Amino acid sequence: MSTTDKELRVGMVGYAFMGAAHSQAWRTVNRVYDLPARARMALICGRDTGNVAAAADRLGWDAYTTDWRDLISRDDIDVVDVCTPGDSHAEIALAALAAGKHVLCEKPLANTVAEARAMTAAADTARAAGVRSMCGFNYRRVPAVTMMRQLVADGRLGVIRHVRATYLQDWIVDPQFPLVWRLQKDRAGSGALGDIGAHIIDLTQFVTGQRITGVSAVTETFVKERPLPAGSNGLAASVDGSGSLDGNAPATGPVTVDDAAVFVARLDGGALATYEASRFATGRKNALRVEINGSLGSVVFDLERLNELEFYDASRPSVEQGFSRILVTEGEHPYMSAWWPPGHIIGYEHSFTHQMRDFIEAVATGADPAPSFADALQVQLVLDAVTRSAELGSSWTEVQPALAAVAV
Ligand code: SOE
Repeated sequence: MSTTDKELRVGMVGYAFMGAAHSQAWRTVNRVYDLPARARMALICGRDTGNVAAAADRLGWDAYTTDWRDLISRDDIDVVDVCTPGDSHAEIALAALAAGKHVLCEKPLANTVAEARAMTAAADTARAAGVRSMCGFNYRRVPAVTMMRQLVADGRLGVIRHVRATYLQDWIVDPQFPLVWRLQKDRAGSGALGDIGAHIIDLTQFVTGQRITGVSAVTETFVKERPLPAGSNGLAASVDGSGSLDGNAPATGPVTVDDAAVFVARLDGGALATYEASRFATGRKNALRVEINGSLGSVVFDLERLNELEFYDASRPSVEQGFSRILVTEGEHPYMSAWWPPGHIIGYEHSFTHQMRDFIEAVATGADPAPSFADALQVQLVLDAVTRSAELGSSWTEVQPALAAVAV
């Protein structure tokens, strides 16, 4: 338990999946780590009074409001935690920084490069006044991922030749799944690319210390029309929103984002990389996997086995070579000293507690949290390059048709 009497009074905007994950971390962090400040779960904000009141009670917040501007204007709020869909990240974060609040903003930072640039500039300006900001790429804080970065930094893999990253889900394979905000470009900015592709872009740049300098991409929207969510305005029954013709057809609307994105990339240290982000990988629920191949070895991280790393050390005697399994639960492993004895594994939610640990420590000591908004802008620039490449199709070369049908 933290012995400090310094408080960081947190106001969180949003209370869905990320709001719940962040709340769990705010509740836990000062009970696990001895930090120079204690987080106080002061105020939660959501648009619907009944729902946000219930969320405040369920998630453990002192009070609630339905107006994020009210939250930001209050002198008794020190930190603004942005857990809303991407279309409000910029507006809320810019206002919070201008009001002198420290900001933690969920990923991806914004829906456009222009928004991300404005947020980064505002964060830089606010930094001079002692205000800190961070973007919530939580998978950096899985101990095995931080360990992966240390192996690369220590030269255990040698020169990095390949990065191979996939992030696969399947929650919208059913064409009857409704047109939720994550499937609408004006709300989410992009689909699988920005939602889960952003994670593997940030994670691989974090682990390798290299930046993506160029991409060649394809994207696809497999299901282009979906039923509107219950309670939506049923007038958009047809693609042009003209309304249902016979009053019986379920109201539907167009999917305006990618369902899947696949791209190759070059990193500035010379590595070649492949990335795949899909919400149509049937059977894959939240399957993030990264493999790094180097001149002296390889390392593999699999989120479904998040307490482990597979490590291949090519310097071992040939008769002993093979992928070994590192169980990342020793006290010397990143973040693990605060938890349980070796072998007692942790989960997805612990990455958020580690994220809050590092954010609180940076804000309380005046250090710069990572990933910064500038780091998140770099991810946004990659997302933008992937989208432009897919739209241009510039590197796409058609396979010439066979002169005659041939058996394969
Ligand atoms: C998508 O469903 C999602 O919730 C992402 O938005 C999160 O960032 C990821 O951690 C889990 O999947």
